[in-house]
Amino acid sequence: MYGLVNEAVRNLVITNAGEDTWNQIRTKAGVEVESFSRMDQYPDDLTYRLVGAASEVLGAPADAIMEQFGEFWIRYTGREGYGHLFDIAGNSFRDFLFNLDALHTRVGDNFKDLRPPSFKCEDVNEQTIRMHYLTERPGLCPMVLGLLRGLADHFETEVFVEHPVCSRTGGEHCEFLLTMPHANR
Ligand code: 1DX
Repeated sequence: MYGLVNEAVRNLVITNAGEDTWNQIRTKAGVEVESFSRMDQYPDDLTYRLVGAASEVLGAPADAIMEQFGEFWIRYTGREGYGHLFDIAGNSFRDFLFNLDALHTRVGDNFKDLRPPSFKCEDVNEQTIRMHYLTERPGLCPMVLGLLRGLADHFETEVFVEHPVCSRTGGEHCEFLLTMPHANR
């Protein structure tokens, strides 16, 4: 993944736990560098190791760390130079979700090594969207939960998230049901 992702992890850890804890985590993960170059590629494995090491050092489940990371990613990219993506991709929670694949296509036009996930959305009813999360990276669904919470927060939209199908428990891919009780699209 692009270094931007690992930089976001680093920023989240330093903000919440400080520089010393970050150095502990990256050492445990076997990461030699102190920080990452945003537009360079790093092995996915490195990111997984950072999550695992953060889980051990902070004494929190890896799933909780991934969820927190997802939420942080929205704020981080919004303020670190990618805010325009949020403006382009729609001015509501619903529009943004339906435009996510287009957003990734756009980012991928500029950054050829992007291997984006796909989020396919369908309306179930006025208040409910079913979202199919397709990815080549296994086990990251808690991160998606956090991304959704971060997005809902960004758009000040109340949302209830269910995860009725999960690839970890034998599902073909993960599915999320998003209910927005105040929606009238
Ligand atoms: F709900 O792969 C809302 O490297 C969402 O399953 C979900 O393959 C917002 F300059 C610049 C760059 C850089 C901008 F090239 C990425 F460095 C991308 C900014 C998306 C904002 C996907 C990051 C693939 C890297 C992936 C979890 C889990 C998607 C991370 C979140 C908006 C982004 O993101 C999986 C890679 C951006 C950039 C956004 C992502 C790669 C998302 C979301 N993904 C790189």
